[in-house]
Amino acid sequence: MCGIVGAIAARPVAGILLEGLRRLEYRGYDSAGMAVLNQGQIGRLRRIGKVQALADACAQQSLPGHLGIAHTRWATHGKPSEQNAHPHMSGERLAVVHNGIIENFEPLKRELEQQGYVFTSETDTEVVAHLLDRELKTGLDLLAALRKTMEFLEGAFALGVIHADQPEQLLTARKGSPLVIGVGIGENFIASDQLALLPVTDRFMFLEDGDIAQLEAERIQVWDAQGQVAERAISTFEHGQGSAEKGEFRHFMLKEIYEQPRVMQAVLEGRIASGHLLEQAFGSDAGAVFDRVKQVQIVACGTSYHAGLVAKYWIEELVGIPCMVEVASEFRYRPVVLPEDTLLLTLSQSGETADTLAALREVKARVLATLAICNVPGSSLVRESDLSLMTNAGPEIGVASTKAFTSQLVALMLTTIALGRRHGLSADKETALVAALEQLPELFQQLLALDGPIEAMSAHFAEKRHALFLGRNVLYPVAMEGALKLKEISYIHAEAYPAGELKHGPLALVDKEMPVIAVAPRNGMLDKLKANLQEVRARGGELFVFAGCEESIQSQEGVHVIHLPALPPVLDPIAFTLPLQLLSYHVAVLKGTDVDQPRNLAKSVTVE
Ligand code: HGA
Repeated sequence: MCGIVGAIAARPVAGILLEGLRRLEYRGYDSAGMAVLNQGQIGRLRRIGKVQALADACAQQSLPGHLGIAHTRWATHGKPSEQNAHPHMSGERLAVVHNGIIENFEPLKRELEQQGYVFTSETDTEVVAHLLDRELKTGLDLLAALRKTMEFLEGAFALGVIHADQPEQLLTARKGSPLVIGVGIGENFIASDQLALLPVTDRFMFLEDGDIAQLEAERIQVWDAQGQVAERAISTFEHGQGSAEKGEFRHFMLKEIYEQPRVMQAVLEGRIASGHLLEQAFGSDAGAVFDRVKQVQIVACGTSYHAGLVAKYWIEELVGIPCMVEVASEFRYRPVVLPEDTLLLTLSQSGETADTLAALREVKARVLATLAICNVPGSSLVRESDLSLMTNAGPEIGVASTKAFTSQLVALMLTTIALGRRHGLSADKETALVAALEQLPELFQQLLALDGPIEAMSAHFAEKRHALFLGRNVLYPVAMEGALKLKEISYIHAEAYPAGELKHGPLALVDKEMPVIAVAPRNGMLDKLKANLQEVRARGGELFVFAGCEESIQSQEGVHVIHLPALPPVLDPIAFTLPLQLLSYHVAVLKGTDVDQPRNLAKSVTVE
């Protein structure tokens, strides 16, 4: 997704802004631009394509000056073009960069046009520039004009604002989109992500939703959503945080498991606002597509396939339309029947998974539209799909997928809500689902507190050669993912079964050498699952249960129970995944395997 960088300094800022944009390139974008104030004039350069094209333009026509804002754009409103690239201006003296979506831009645009403003782009962002100008003309100062403008805006946004009459200040505001302030010595910065600013500072101030900040070279002032002066703590960037380095962690996999609270936040940012989903986060044509969809066909491989299986339960329950899920290597080689108005949904961490890409290319012409859920913005899958939603999990280095999977699940729940809205999901239900999703960062923090007990539990597996995972309903694919994780990194042979299938075969394998891991929700399936667990106990099998609530199941002879914190049931598949990741990790560490690069496996499977 797009990125913002801004700087106010005693030195020229263009180089800092360009380097910041380069460091945000991983987020994906289609155009880039920059505005710098020099001797009372704002100079602006914008280019379609890569940051390098902007850098080349800057080399031709330098942008000197000590105050500037820059942007990489991933279009949501209006095609990728130079006209639509940010910064956007109102007149010659005010420039704005924006990350996010202004949901009510249409009525605002009509109103501004009636008031005489002429729009030069198709973006939603341009309304922000003109609203600011209009409020300035009523006599407000820049800060007050920004505060007033925010009152008009619905949706999600992070903003950077400069004005030619205010050479000493850089204004910023955020609501629902990421933005961080970089604190320098005699200079200050803004960016969508700390990584953009690491060459110039390692001290950061995180804004809260609704905050406005005024940056001067020597001073930063923050006001909260109520307009009260606010103190925001400054923290020092810790090496390894969010980057492709292990930092304090023994393995990338553990680091990536521990990153999940932050990843949960990142995948939601800019996608929800005021209790509802921002449909345009999927692309500007998304609404029209979702309206017409009559069936969803999900295609993916490995862990992503398991995420797809979870989504089938969600889509059929909450949207009420059929959803098929198939592994890409099968799907691509058979004559598939695709009913009219099928949405093809592909899932891949890298966006380069060969079988998934081939499946997309194979049927693209025969479906209503294609949607990619992916962690790498510029990847082939994203480029070749009509719609896309990034999982924003950051680089995943461990071969066994962890944060990529849970972020895919969140993206799939967002997709379910987006489809549901167009197929009768009530506004109340949407609000409840969004509220549940908002609990995820905190919930994942609580889940990480289970690390100690899970590590203790892992000792029971070190000598085992096989393991059986059981789940029911939407937790069956989670059990499948748990089994996959264990076999990938500990080389223990593991299988997952829907618990009801136990007596149809796998029960024959159960004895004291076959540990059985069960994921036990709190819903109506619990009693049925408990009966299945009795079947295991009766054969001497040792049980390891991850349970959704205290009263459901207690530890006893041969039954080891770990209770999860209370959570909204809709989050079960997302939440139950983390303890299973930790279990696999600790078993692998005990067994001394190569956790991050398990034998015979590759991270991005770009071959058939
Ligand atoms: N809605 C704006 C900004 C897009 C954005 O944040 N992309 O990630 C636009 O379309 O220009």
